[in-house]
Amino acid sequence: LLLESDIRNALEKKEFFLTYQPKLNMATAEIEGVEALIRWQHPEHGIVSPINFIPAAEASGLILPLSEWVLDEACRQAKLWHTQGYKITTAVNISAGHFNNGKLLEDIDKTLKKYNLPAECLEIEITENMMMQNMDVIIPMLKALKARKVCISIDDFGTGYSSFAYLKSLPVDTLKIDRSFIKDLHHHKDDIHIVQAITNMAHKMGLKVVAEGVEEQEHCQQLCSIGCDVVQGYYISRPEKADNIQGLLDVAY
Ligand code: G
Ligand code: G
Ligand code: NA
Ligand code: MN
Repeated sequence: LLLESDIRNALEKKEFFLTYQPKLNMATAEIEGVEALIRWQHPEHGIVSPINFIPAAEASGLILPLSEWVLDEACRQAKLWHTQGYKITTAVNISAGHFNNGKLLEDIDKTLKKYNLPAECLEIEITENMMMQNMDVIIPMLKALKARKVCISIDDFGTGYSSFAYLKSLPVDTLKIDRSFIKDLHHHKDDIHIVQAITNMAHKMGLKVVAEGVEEQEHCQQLCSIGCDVVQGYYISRPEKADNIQGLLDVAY
C-alpha cells in the first residue's frame, strides 16, 4: 500500500520519472508529439504505475507538488527537444486536483517562462469527465490557455458523459478517442462506426482526432481509411524514457 508519506518521501528522493509515448501523424508519417506519462522507480517495488499512486496523491494534498513536478520536468524536456529542432508538442495529463485548486494557469505560465518554452510546444490532456464536472471553472481556464497558444486535448473521449452541446462551447484542439473503441476495431463493425462518426464530427468542428491504444497494424489501416489524423499506442511505441524515443523522432516512421 502506497501512502502519502511514501509519495512525499519519493518526491524528495527524486524517485519519479517521466516516460514519453510518441503520437504518429498518419498523413506526414512523422511523430508530431509525445504524451508524458509518470512512473515511480520504487526502491523495493520496482517501477510503479501511476494507477497505484495518483489516487492516493489526489486524496492527499500531494497531487499538487506531484503535478507541478510533472509539468516542470515535461517542459524541461520539451525545451531540449525544441532547442534540438524537433517540431513536436509535449502533452501532460492534468489531474483533477491541479485543475480545481486554481493554480494550474499560474504554474503553466511560470514553467513556460522558466524554460523559455513556446506555449505551442506544450499540450494539456484533460479527461472528458473532468471537463464536464467543472464546466464553469474549466471554460474560462481553457480560454486563457488557448489565448497563450497552449494545445488542449480531451482525453478518453467517448467514455465520459459529455453532451455534444457542451463540446460546441469548449475551446479545444483535439479529441483523443479512448482505446476501448480501438482495441477490437477490426472485428467489431460498431466500433468502426463510432470512431468514424467521432472523426467526421471532429473534422466538421475543426478538431484533430487522435486514436489511443493502437496495438496492431490492422488498427492503423482501419484508422487510416476512417480518416483519423494521429495514432498513439504500443504499435508505434510504448512509453519510453526520452533517450529511447530519440530514434523515432529522427526517422520518418
Ligand atoms: O501510463 P499509464 O500507465 O500507465 O497511466 C495510467 C493512468 O495514469 C492513465 O489514466 C494516465 O492518464 C494516468 N497518468 C499517467 N501519467 C500521469 C501524470 O503525469 N499525471 C496524471 N494526473 N495522470 C497520469
Ligand atoms: O488515460 P490516458 O489515456 O492518459 O492513459 C494512457 C494509458 O494508456 C497509459 O497507461 C499508457 O501506458 C496506456 N497505453 C498506451 N498505449 C497503449 C496501448 O497500445 N495499449 C494499451 N492497452 N495501453 C496503452
Ligand atoms: Na492522456
Ligand atoms: Mn486516454
